[in-house]
Amino acid sequence: MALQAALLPSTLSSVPKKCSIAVAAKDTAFLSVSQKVQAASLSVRTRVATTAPVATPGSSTAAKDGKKTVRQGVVVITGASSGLGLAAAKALAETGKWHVVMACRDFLKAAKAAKGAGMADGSYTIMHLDLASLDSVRQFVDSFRRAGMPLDSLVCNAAIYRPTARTPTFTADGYEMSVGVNHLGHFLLARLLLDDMQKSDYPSRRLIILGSITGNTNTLAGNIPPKAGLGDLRGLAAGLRGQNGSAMIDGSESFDGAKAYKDSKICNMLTMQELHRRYHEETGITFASLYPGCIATTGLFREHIPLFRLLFPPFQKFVTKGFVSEAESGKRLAQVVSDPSLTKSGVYWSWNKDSASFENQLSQEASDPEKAKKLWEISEKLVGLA
Ligand code: NDP
Ligand code: PMR
Repeated sequence: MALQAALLPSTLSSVPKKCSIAVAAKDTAFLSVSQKVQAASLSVRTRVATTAPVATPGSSTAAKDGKKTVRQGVVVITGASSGLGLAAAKALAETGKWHVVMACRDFLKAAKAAKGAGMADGSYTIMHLDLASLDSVRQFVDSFRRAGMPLDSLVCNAAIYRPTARTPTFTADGYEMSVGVNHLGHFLLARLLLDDMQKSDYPSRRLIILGSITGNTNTLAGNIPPKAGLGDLRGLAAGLRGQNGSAMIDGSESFDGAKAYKDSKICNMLTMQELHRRYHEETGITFASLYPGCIATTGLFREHIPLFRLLFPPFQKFVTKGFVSEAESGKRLAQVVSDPSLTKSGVYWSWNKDSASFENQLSQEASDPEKAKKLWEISEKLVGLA
């Protein structure tokens, strides 16, 4: 506990600083014993670099004419160490209107990624979050609260895709990995952080969960096998454990990594709508999902066969024309976080060929309120909220 307190992010500080890395106690596993002792003896916060002065994230700023302007917003983005998450983090940080909390499982990778992307020192904080462990999710929430920043927007972006896996792998809590990380980890995170978002005085608070075209069977892309489908959720209700039951949400006996990912995306889109139904009116928070386009170059396809990785980008660019660059997708996600015209709640956003946003139609299953309710109730049990 003492060690955790010793490593709070430097963004708490009012002194000049550059960027900061916050780690929870268990994330110091990479340190030697002597380093741990040294770290434990540090004062309240640790700083990575100290130069350029920045405003404390979330604090109000006074304009020269004395008028109060909208303060800098604080947005948490999960999986901001690569691909879409990194591009959106950069796009938001560059506006100067947002301080980005990069919630990442590998903070050194995240630090390098932020630097490599040219994100300005002081415009972001890196905090450890491993969505494959519900303990880590709770610890992240704890660390974030200790950092004393408000929470104005949350982007549930991180995901894994295991298309070539023939057997399931499991999270620390024993749930199939794709659904465990992409849905259950985010489900717990969103539920816990809702309290924090409700305390925010920011004019437009938004909770965003990434969806995808491949989870929607009302599209051509959604009809490429294996098709997404949750069935009656019997596998999820039985704990998604694989040993004594099924590792698939629909209860299928055989494991299919590609389907598990697409199923998890249905869960993401259903969760967004259930959040909207349960909390929008009461809290005023905007809940949204999106398909950012086919970002065929990201790390999402790292486990796919080399031939797929070679052909997928040109196929999407020249054949389907669904390709979008990481930078462009980052701008789209940034729009959903902060564009004044995208405040409508319960919407699944997409973009047309001219890169203009529009409200897209979800498939029947991805918009089924009964299924969303059932998913919510089972997920609550699995993450220990019910
Ligand atoms: P990337 O693989 O580039 O990014 C995924 C991020 O998730 C990485 O930062 C990764 O961390 C992180 N992550 C993975 N597992 C965990 C974990 N256990 N805990 C915390 N973070 C984790 O993929 P994309 O940028 O393409 O994907 C981002 C989102 O966009 C996903 O939700 C995906 O479903 C969605 N999407 C992507 C599309 C595409 O075409 N690429 C299309 C439609 C939707 P690390 O860097 O450490 O591996
Ligand atoms: Mg798909 C309109 C055409 C379209 C679009 C927009 C996508 C997006 N894809 C389209 C068509 C096709 N894809 C066709 C015709 C084929 C058969 C050749 C095809 C195949 C395909 C594969 C094998 N596509 C894929 C895969 C993957 O492994 C990707 C996947 O399903 O990841 C879950 C994928 C994708 N196609 C897309 C998008 C956005 C993806 C991946 C990302 C995601 O849904 O998150």
